[in-house]
Amino acid sequence: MSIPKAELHLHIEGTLEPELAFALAARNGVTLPYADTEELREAYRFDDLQTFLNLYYELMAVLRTEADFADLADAYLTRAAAQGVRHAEIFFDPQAHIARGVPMGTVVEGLWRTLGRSEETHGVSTRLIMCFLRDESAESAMDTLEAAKPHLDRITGIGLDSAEVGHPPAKFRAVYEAAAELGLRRVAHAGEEGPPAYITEALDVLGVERVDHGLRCMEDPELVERLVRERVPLTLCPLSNVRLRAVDVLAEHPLPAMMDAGLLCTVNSDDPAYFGGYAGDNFDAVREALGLGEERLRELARNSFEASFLEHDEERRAR
Ligand code: ES4
Ligand code: ZN
Repeated sequence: MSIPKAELHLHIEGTLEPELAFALAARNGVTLPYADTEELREAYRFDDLQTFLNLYYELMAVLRTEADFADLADAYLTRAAAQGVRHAEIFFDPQAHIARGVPMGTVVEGLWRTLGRSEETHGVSTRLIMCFLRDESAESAMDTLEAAKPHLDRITGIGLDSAEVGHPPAKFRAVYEAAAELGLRRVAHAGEEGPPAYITEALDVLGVERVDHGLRCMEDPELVERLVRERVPLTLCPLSNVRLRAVDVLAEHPLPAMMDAGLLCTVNSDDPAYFGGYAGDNFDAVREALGLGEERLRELARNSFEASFLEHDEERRAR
């Protein structure tokens, strides 16, 4: 579906298609434990968030140079633009790269080679959101924020991702406070596999302006009421929810009920190379499986710009 839209929940490392993974492996002399792209695609089958994350981190081994990150972002923007994405707020996971000996500067400046001119080359405006891995320590997150300081002109905000259960938002209170003082925008994954209380905590303790996933808010009517009242955007990822078994089948996805409840919902792709599709594919999938009409799809597209970090004049131009 090519209706103009903003993509607000997209992990750049999750856009690594098997073909590019093998091309980068060859360029960098990295050996992948898969015979070919077919066999790798077979491995793109998961039971839950953790089994997905294991493969996601394993494949990052092919990303080594600025050119690799620039090529990764370029491949994503080409696919996104073809599906109507006019603006993309892109997550990256620096700790996963720093742990492999790839410095912050290589990641950020590599991505920026592409993102810094994406409006001219792809007709897509972009923002970068640096995520902390919640299954790493709070000290590691603080070190990561420190390492990002020379690059803050490239980074709009911070996020929180990776294994959710057992790693509540409050663990990252200090780093979110420090980031706010630096003028960074704040989002966090919450209520994907974790309980509704994590959503409340992300709002109250971390001061997030937008909740990534937030699916499980539906278990708590008072929380839903609050999210509606405060107009907190949720970045839903329907195909991801099916692949990671947050919902059994797409036809049972709560998106229509969430929209009926008055929640500010957006539809996004999360890790499109792994979960079966980019932003437009997610729009197509919910239209078909959930019977969403034209008006509802337009509402989702409108919401995506409203929920973005674009300034009003930029928002008008992107739509
Ligand atoms: C992620 Cl689907 C999802 N959830 C949490 N962390 C992630 N990192 C990349 N994709
Ligand atoms: Zn995500």
